[in-house]
Amino acid sequence: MRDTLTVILAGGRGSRLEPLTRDRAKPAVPFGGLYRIIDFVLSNALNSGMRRMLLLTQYKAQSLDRHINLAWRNYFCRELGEFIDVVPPQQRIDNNWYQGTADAVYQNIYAIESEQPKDVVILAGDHIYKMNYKPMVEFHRKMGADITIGALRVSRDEAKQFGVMQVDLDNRLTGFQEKPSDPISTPDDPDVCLASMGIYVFNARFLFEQLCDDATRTDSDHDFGKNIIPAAIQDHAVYAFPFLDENRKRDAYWRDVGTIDAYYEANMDLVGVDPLLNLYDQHWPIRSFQPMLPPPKFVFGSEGNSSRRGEALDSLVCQGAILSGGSVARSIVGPNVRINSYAHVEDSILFEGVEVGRRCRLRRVIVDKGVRIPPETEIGYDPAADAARGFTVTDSGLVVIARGEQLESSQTP
Ligand code: ADQ
Ligand code: ADP
Repeated sequence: MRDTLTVILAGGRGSRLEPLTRDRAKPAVPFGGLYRIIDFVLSNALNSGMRRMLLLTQYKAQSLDRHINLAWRNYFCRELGEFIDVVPPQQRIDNNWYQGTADAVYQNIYAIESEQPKDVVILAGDHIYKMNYKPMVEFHRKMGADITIGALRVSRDEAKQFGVMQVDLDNRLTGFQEKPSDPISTPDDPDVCLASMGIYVFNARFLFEQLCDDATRTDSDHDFGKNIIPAAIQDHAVYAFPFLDENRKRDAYWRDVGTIDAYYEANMDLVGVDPLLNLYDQHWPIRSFQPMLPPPKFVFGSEGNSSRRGEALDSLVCQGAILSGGSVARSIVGPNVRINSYAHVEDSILFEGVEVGRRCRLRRVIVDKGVRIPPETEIGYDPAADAARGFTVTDSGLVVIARGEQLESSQTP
């Protein structure tokens, strides 16, 4: 892996994750209490032995940049030629902001070329999964491929939001459509399509040629999925690498957390007895910034002669949280959260520093950083009322309370 350079695309706007992306880039959105979305791809890369990384940012990158400095810099030793560099848009070419993903890489082509990698691994900064990229790079080299694309089987309906591939028996691409309205299914199952994970291994020389050629085209969106891949399959060796579980039998866990509902469901995949995504796997540690905070604390809360346990079940509770006489079920409780007496929180995600007042009831709510919920507030029980209060409510009835939201006690029903 020493011959590879890793480029992580971390510039996506994440508009469908509003209001969580109002002040931060999508890869910087907190996930699983302690983590940011980007921590998954960075942990994968680090665990796969990749030690030279460029992180291309674009939109509201300050929070992301700070997180990389706090959590990730120390893993890389410059003296050994290792680095993680956060690269803002270069605006070198015609003063343009990045256009598509290929343009984002093209604008940094000198930084990439100067490292003289054999292969360039291009990853997306906003997917939740655990993957060793080494077998994919080995497959790429064994096949003598120009491009290798990470691939997963998805339902035909889901496939509309992805790049969809057709392959021959050797997994060589014979067709590719970016986000087709009528996706072509696999030969063995009419309800299943082979989707691109948006991650690529490129032969470095081939990448440079393609990007330089694409940059001169006026009819291109300068995007890997829309332009580079469909053009390359005509006369070049483009392969799909199936992302399978450890036993290489089933498709592995992978989530594109592009919408509030998908983001919520992926968080919920962490809680419960037998989680779909295991954070406790010592062979594949997911790293993040560990704040110096006291351990989570659970205490009785009392009122008059009665008292109530502070407790959490089927939940993740982060450092610095205090559950004082309030109960939590099937939820993610971020660092420094306070849950006060007789409050009940279920199926919810509370970001860092959220305070839940006495006797509040929260169900299926995502609460952004530092929001204080006044005592006796009910959220998540009446979608129309929640929307009328100005909260974001998804079609499935999830409520999102944005950062900086000032909830008045009078807002309670
Ligand atoms: P999308 O995810 O829709 O499809 P896109 O929005 O271009 O593609 O984002 C790809 C990645 O690049 C994301 O991580 C995004 O944050 C980042 N990104 C986007 N523009 C960027 C820019 N200018 N600078 C830096 N980073 C940027 C792609 C493929 C599909 C594939 C899906 C899988 O095109 O074929 O199926 O990913 O999710
Ligand atoms: P995160 O919540 O992801 O940790 P930060 O606290 O670092 O993010 O904030 C990200 C950026 O957004 C910072 O530049 C911060 O000043 C800005 N910011 C945060 N909250 C607001 C707000 N309510 N209005 C305007 N800017 C904000």
